[in-house]
Amino acid sequence: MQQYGLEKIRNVVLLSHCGAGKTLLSEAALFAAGAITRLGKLSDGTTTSDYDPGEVKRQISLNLTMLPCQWQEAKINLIDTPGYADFVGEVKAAIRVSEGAIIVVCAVSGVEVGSEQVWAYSEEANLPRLIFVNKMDRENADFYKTLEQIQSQFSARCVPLQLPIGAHNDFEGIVDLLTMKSYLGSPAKEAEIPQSLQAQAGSFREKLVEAVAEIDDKLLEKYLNGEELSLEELSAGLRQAVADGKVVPVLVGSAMQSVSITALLDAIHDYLPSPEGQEVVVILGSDKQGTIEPNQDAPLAALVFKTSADPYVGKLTCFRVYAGGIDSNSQVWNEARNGVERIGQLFMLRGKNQEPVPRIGAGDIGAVAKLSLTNTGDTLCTQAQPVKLVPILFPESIFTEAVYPKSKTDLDKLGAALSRLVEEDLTLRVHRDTDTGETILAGLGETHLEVAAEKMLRKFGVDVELETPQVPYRETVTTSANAEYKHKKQTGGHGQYGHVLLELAPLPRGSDCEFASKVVGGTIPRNYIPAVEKGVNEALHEGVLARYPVVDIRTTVYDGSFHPVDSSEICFKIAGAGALKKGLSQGQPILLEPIVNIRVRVPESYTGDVIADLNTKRARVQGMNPEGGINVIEAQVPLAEVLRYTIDLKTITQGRGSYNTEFSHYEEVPPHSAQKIIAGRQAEKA
Ligand SMILES: Nc1nc2c(ncn2[C@@H]2O[C@H](COP(=O)(O)OP(=O)(O)O)[C@@H](O)[C@H]2O)c(=O)[nH]1
Ligand SMILES: [Mg+2]
Repeated sequence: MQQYGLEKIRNVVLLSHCGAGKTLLSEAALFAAGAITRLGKLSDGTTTSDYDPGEVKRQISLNLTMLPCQWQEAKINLIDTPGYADFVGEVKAAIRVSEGAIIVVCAVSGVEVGSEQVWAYSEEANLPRLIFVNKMDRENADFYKTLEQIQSQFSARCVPLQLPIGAHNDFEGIVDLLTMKSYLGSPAKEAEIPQSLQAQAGSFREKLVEAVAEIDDKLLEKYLNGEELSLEELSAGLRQAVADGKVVPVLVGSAMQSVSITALLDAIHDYLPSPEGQEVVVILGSDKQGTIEPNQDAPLAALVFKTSADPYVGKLTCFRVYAGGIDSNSQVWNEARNGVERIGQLFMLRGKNQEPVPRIGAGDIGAVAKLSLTNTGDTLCTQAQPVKLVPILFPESIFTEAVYPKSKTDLDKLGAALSRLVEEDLTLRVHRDTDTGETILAGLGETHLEVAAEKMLRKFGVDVELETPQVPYRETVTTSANAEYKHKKQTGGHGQYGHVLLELAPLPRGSDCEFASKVVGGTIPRNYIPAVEKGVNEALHEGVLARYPVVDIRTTVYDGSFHPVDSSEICFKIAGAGALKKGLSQGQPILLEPIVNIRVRVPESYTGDVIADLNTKRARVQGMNPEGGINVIEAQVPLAEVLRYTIDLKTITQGRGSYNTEFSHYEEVPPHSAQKIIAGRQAEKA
């Protein structure tokens, strides 16, 4: 492909609820534009977008995919995204580098949860957009019902640019309300508007013209005077209205039958903005921002928005250039890592296909393999004039599972594989839980982590099991207790002797453990006291109930005895540990569990269901704050009850809720639960 001027580029993200037809639509668009010569099929995994083995297996998109094509001398960089909520990180990255969006809505299912969500994301990002009502060829496809939902649930700014001719088996094509012509079949043939649709088309055209006229005083005057607006005036007005977010044109068609696809490409070209003249925000200080101009000959500013690890090719880095350009076989400066990065051959990616290019200029998107320093979110620039672009805001990774390698070889390769995985996907995090010793993988949901585990096996040959993380329980005593332990052995030469009396006392929650000595008169020589403390501290790692760490007790050594020859540090250490274990058993020990503060955000209508569910989870609801249709429920709940809350909340709210948790404190586990946990630990040990 050639070099494109800024005004000739459209970066457009495809957004929708899962299954509305983005991937098929992008395939049809590539085919219509001649970027591919065969239409791929979802069912046999041959679409340009869903080429990843995980996508082929599940028949859903899991990654954002670059799908450039040329249309009317412009380069349209379509970016297909996953609709499934667990992969919203990819959606956020794609939105970040796009100037426009197409929201696909299914004409049968109408506006769904995921549609509302992507609408909200594009509002947040102020993205000019088009809506494409898809699947008009399907049974029960209903454009007008879907339009009503779009206008009531998205916005009244959504105005049809097209009307369908027929539906289901009778779906023939569309009426264009600007040209007032019909376009039938695929490839589209121009025709007159069918008689039966003329009145309907006239009244919808009126609404479109009115919406466009309202954005410009001159047009409005003309319109109010009853003058006809020319096609050029309407077209230019509509472009402005879309750019300002005042009008969202609604298109209609069928990805499956390739109906209205060229009209969609035309609309992208004519109405969605190019990067030209769009100021680029850069970060100057901790909370200072500035802007740069998106010029081709300015110093380089490029944002890395995706990194993928390929076991054969190595690391592949996708970047969007905002100013200047990057040449193949050159050097750039990585602002985030403060270092020089060598650039090899540049590519333009289309699905998995890489087309070598000499340069990626301002406004465009490209890829390069084998960068050494660079990660997603970094800015590439020049060392002479470094800049920092606004990074991508990824959602919090709240769903966790423990990762268990299946074999010794898997264990050896686990660390490296996990760090590659996390590098690829910034909505994955990994850490080691120092309490339980488990390696914890955090992500956005169960499917997300499942897919990550599959990827680890496929790409890095590491086979793992995912399990619900262990709860870091604790143990403590509830009453004071005294305990005595005498370690005495006679073995051949000189013997072993250590004798310790301890007093254990409960401390308030959150105090941890204290140690003191009240030994007087040298019943235990002073130099052995640290050994006693050491023995006590080691024994505190494993309580007597279920081998959980002991907290919130004060241990005081107050008496004992020694032997001038047989006593040693190790003997007093053993005695200290032995006395502590005895003391713990006598102090009416209990199990403690972590309690977290949870904040659940749900639409108000779900409040009752969410609270009812929280009540079954032993939660204490502490407050509710309505914030514009959204209710924020605050509660304290045992961690053990909310380890899989992501899944529960999704079920209750169909994915409309979100939450976060933070550790609060430890509390006693109710006796019946404690018995189960203790029995479980015993079985585990056996
Ligand atoms: N009948 C019909 N089915 C469609 C159309 N577009 C997509 N589909 C089907 O809808 C399902 C989901 O499509 P896909 O492109 O994967 O949706 P995505 O999740 O938005 O990418 C697949 O089974 C497609 O074959 C269409 O225009 N008509
Ligand atoms: Mg898809």
